[in-house]
Amino acid sequence: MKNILIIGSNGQIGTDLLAKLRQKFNNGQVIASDIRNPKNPDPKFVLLDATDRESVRNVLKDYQIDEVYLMAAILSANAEKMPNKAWDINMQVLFNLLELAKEGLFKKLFWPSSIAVFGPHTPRINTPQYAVMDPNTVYGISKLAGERWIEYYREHFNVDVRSVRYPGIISWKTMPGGGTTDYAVEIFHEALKHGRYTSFLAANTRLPMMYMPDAIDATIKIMEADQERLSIHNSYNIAGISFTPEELAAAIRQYIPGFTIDYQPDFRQAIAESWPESIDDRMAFKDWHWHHKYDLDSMVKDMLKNLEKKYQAGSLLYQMDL
Ligand code: AKB
Repeated sequence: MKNILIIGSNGQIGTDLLAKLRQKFNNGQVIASDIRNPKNPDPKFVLLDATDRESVRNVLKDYQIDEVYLMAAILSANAEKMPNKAWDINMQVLFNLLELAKEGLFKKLFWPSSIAVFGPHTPRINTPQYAVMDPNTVYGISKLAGERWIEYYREHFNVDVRSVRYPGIISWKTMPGGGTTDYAVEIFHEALKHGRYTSFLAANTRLPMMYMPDAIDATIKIMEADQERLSIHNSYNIAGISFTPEELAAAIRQYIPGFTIDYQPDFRQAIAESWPESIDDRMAFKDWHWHHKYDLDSMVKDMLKNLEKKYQAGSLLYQMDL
């Protein structure tokens, strides 16, 4: 039996991760935490500001936590609007956890990196694990710095940190917040509600994406991997599906025939253009046998099925028109 803490459990990935870990360890203790209370009451939820090291320390001690999943971060588009705050939050929360792990307060940390660590001079197609990394976004710079720090803490203090570079994540339970890849979730809601969508990325902007079940699978798999098998100690490339807004719209149109899309690229276009189009994840396959399951069509089908149910049940928490 192990005790697990998720920091950022109300967020896009945190929500699905919490559900999966609770299902998996039905006898275990999976503590949820976030800076805001969850929508539904949860007896195993703790209100936590992870930038406050002493509060994190207390939670780790109180619940005798063994493993932490650190899912709280300011994403790329929001980080451009508040660079100092994004840097402070993204780095401070990571340092707090690295220091507390170094002190021996828990055994293993999951910290997500992102395709945002790559930049304009990185090869964009099948981006290799090791490549030129010159991110030019606040978020990308913080993720690259984080990658260097987790490797440093492993080498110097034997801290066990596991990490993957998430592509854009597509999910139906919770909306993403403040990322460049968010269009690939918004489009589904708009298609169902209005039959049309205005994309903030141009028609032919190809980005690496992944359906949430695959992202959760990768996250749990790398945490469970035998430490000796992990040859990479910064963060693993993981690949899913690469598509453009135009291709995603066409895939949605298979199920919603009248769906239309138009394009009004904004500041997020430049961010997207600095990122890879597709990712080479052979190292993740080799070291911990990971491979994604969902392709474009199976993802679209599953998204629409689940969102339709959610709309019908009248329980959609996020309103696109807000
Ligand atoms: C974002 O768009 O900022 C994130 C990411 C790719 O890390 N989804």
